[in-house]
Amino acid sequence: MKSYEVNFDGLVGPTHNYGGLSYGNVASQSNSQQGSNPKEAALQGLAKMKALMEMGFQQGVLAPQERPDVAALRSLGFAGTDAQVIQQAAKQAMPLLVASCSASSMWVANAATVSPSADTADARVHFTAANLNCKYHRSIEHPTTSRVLGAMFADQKHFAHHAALPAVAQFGDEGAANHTRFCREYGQAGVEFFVFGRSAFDTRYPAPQKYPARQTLEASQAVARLHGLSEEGVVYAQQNPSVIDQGVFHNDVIAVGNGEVLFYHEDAFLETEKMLAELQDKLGKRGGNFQSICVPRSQVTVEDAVRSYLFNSQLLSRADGSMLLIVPEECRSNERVWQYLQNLTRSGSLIREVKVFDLKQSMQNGGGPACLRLRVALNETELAAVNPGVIMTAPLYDTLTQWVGKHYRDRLSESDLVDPQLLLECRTALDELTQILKLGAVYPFQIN
Ligand code: SUG
Repeated sequence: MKSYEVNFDGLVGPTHNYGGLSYGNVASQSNSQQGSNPKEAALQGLAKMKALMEMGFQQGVLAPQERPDVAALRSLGFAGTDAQVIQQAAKQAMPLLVASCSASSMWVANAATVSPSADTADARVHFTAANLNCKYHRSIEHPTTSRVLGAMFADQKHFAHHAALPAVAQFGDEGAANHTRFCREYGQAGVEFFVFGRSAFDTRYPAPQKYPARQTLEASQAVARLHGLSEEGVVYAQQNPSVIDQGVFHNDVIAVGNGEVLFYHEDAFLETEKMLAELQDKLGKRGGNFQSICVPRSQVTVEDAVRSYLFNSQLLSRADGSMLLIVPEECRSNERVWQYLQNLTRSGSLIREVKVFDLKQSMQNGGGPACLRLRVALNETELAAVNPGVIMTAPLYDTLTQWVGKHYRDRLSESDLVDPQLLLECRTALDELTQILKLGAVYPFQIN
């Protein structure tokens, strides 16, 4: 049976803004308080989805969330009408209002960890929503994420959904941003590679000194257990704490993998040789030929990697077996990174082509091409069981660009978040979106 990697991209929500909310994420910190352009952000994301669809890749779309999250503000003690809740929060605790307005659910690589049916004990595709417990503005995403994923992958015969892990730092889980799957073919059993930043219970593992390590080993292990993965199909590795301290807040900022290939920076991991040998061995036993492409620090520094988001690229398999790298514009404007990429595609490596996309609105909050997509490997039968409303087509692209044009503002700054009209605009837009994507009622304002 044929199988595919389907990329579900997060649609940028109407409140996209630069809140400076993510300590440890250099771009989020340095662009704090700048004016944003939600309309442009959403159109940039949609343009990437359309381009990939036109290149022949399977492409889907994941809906944004209701923001401002009035229910979250109410749970923190603000009361009255929705407008009063927003006004009180603005007066008494502006950072909480800003957090409740974040459009961060666009970075759907953090929405969940997904294991394809070829890897799981019950031969279903398993999803665990990420608790995103390191940052308040992200920790409020998972209840809606679970409802949206449930509406997209509803057929219980093929899809199993797990609630987010306990909402404590010891089980900090950032989803697929720290998870990669290697395989020979998408439909064959593969090796799932979990990268953690620290251990919550075992003091032998080092931890970063400055910035938080968002993913714990214990969270990754819990997800592997929930999904029914076998020991032979899992490899754990620790991220190098010193790169976390340089702004690598997720593994997908320093490494990307697909098929049999891992593309990574020399400084990405601890005990790299041991990790590579285990990947080689385990993938080998599943009929695969593991290959790694290491980017040396002498050619691209960690700082260059963080600025350009070279590794936050999408590594895609083409029909002829070669690979294509989807990178953000910031890679082309960094001379060393661009030079590296030119040499790479000419060197006879499996990565033959690089395509550049302008995702500046998302990039300024630390979200590149790979952050914006959740990969779900599906066989033909499973793909047919996905809610067809969320699969990208030329007409859906047209409908969504018109929808953005109708509902989104082209300028948003912190003072606009206080405007109760923004909440009404968002709810009107999202209500229409659930009809376009045939999701049913998934937002708090639709179900309460
Ligand atoms: O969690 N930025 C996100 C970026 C997530 C990128 N995702 C992956 N690497 N997979 C984060 O730090 C910034 C929001 C703000 O500051 O307004 C933010 O949440």
